[in-house]
Amino acid sequence: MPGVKGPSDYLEEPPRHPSLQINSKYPFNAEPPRSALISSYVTPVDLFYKRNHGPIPVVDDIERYSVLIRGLIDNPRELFMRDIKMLPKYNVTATLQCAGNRRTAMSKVKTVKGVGWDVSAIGNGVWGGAKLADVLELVGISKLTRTTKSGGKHVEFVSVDKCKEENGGPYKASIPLSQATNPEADVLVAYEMNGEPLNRDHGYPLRVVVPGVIGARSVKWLDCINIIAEESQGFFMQMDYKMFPPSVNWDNINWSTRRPQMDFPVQSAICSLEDVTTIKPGKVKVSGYAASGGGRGIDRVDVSVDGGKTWVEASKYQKPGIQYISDDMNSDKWAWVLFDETVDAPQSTEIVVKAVDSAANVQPENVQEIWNLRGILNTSWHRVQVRVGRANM
Ligand SMILES: Nc1nc2c(c(=O)[nH]1)N[C@H]1C(S)=C(S)[C@@H](COP(=O)(O)O)O[C@H]1N2
Ligand SMILES: [Mo]
Repeated sequence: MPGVKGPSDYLEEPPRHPSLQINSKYPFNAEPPRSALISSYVTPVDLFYKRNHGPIPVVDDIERYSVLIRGLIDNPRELFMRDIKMLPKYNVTATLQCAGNRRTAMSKVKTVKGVGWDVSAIGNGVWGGAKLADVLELVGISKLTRTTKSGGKHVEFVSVDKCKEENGGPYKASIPLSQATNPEADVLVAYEMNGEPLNRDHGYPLRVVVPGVIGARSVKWLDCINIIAEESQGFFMQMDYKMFPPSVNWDNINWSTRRPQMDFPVQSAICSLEDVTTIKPGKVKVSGYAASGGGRGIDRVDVSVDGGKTWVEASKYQKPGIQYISDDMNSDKWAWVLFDETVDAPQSTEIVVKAVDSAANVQPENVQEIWNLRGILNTSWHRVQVRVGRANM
């Protein structure tokens, strides 16, 4: 591909945390160990999963860096950092999850295409920046607009980084204009992550954060915003990140028959145990995360120590000491909840977790029934094996 040929195009990669598990080096794709996710409600930046499709771009002339807004609007405009920073600043706590999270487990059913991820292609961040709805007002698009006068219905984000899938062109994605101009949707043009300026891996100097939607739409290293009539025709909107039924394979796939995936479904995973853990007989701590898309909260997290025959309800929290109530004004609606339950495991068994969101959606029991060739949205019950060993283990 023009631009990116091999490792020599990746010379300017930033330093990374040594405990990240690297799933691919070029481009850099890595996730933290499971245990890191449950160490804090807000995931530290250096341990947050990193998902890239090309080399990390270097944006160093911040004075001249700008985002061009153009397309089906009357007055295109180039916005500089100072224009974005002049707008009211919001901090939104939102979970970002790659649609490929838990793909490795899906590939065990039948081969799928894509980066192999364990359960940690997810993280919870505090994103600071301007609301996209306010940014779009600067070019004359009012709040809660569905269509511009000239027929714009979607907002496309184009990045600085270049990737193979776009034949050396930029990474792109779009969201509906109605979502982009809805202040309640909390879509951000973010310049901060966890109170610090964004770092290079996560999109410095500006990235989009689309809460409740698969990570692929939260475009990093923003270069321009296009107001367009149809969804973005970019590779990642049209030829990827779509959910197909199990019957579709690489010979009969017709990409145009499915919509680009937006909201992510209800998900949960155990992070206190590996796929197979040897323990002493007795109490075992089962903790992890649960999250749903579209701003839906988590109503329940069920834990089973007998492979799913009987269940107990785990306790859930966002902020320590404060009881989590789904869809409550005081809960972070776009953020995950952590759960915690101590169970008894007198003998070797399968421990299972499943979550229920505030619309009563439940995770599917088996990965087989949601298998899809791209290996996205593996939200099946998360299962781990505990092997009870001798007391001296
Ligand atoms: N410009 C650009 N934006 C991007 C990507 C990318 O490769 N290039 N990857 C997307 C995908 S698939 C995900 S899951 C998230 C990951 O964000 P993170 O690396 O900050 O965790 O960024 C999204 N935005
Ligand atoms: Mo992703």
